[in-house]
Amino acid sequence: MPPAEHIRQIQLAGRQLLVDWADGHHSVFHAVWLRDNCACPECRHPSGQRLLDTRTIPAGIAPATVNSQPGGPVEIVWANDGHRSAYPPAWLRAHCYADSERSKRRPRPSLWGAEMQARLPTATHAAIASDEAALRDWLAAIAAYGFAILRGAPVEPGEVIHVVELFGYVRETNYGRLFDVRSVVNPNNLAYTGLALGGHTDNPYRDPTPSLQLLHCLSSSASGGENTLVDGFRVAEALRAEAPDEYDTLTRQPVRFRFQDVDTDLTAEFPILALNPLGELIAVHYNNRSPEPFDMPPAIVEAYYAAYRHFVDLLESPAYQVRFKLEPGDLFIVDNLRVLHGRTGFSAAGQRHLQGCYADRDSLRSKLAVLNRSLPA
Ligand code: NM2
Ligand code: OGA
Ligand code: ZN
Ligand code: ZN
Repeated sequence: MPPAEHIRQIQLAGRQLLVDWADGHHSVFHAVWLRDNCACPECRHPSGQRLLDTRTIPAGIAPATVNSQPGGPVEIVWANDGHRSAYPPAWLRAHCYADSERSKRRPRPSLWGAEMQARLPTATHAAIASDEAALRDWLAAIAAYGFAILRGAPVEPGEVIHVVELFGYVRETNYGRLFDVRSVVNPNNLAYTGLALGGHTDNPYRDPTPSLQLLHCLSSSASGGENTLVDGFRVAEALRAEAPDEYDTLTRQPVRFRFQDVDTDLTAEFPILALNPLGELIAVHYNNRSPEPFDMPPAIVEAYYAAYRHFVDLLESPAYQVRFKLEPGDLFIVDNLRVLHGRTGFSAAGQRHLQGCYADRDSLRSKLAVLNRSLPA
């Protein structure tokens, strides 16, 4: 079959350009859209940034002529001012906005449950620190599954920061650039005790909420202290299937979260399940240690509690969990807007010391995209 970006036929129909492609797909491009995306040096700077002010395009703009030689660009001369634009066929196809093409460009995350236990995405520190393809694969796993494990990192304080620096920047918070997770006297946070922590996302009381968290193990001789991870998107999907009304309740009603200590008073409001304007789930904010007393219309309070309880039952269910114990030098990273993490309680006898930090996932995706430019798939 000829390549998809091969044009079979092109036709002007008023203010629309109709393109028939060699693979049978048909595209419709509106004149205003084509003019807006002109890539000539007048309309686009060599940096790739736009120069054209969309408002200067006259309403009702239409091509005077359209030409294309086989394999060459589609050339348009505009009726209003004689401006010339040229569009490579591959560019047109890559930006075709037919529903079928747009959905291909919006891949949904690969949801997982307990079956992930048998294939925990894992790399070694030696590999990702020295080999760009290994780093790419590790970052791609985080992008796809919302977490990954790293083994064999140096057992050195501060090492977790060096791991972040392989793909992005540390997000400093009230807990510091780096924080020590171990049992202390007078903790300001239950993370700094030996108590079990149910599945949660960190810092829902921050806006923006840090989108990546890393925890690196320096010692783990205490008994207990295993980590659990749950795909919050998978659990949300299960809730939607079992009780669509409850899912709606958690998407519509915001909850306020708060963290206070002697020099901090942070508060932010999110629905536990946040949707984008297209109705797609984009973030989970859940931490049972930090909601404010629910402040919502009296008529929905009981329904809210029912939905909340159902969601938490699902996320604590072994059917959706993976579990592992970090050994010194091991680390895990989670997408903190998707994957919930927790730990089992640990004993006072022996040591358990993790170091953690936050980072931003957009930088991770940027690094992944740049690595993908040069590395074979
Ligand atoms: N620590 C570990 O978001 C939270 O309050 C969870 C965060 C204290 C930085 C713990
Ligand atoms: C945290 C946390 C888990 C652990 O510090 O935010 O969830 O394994 N810790 O101690
Ligand atoms: Zn132009
Ligand atoms: Zn946490």
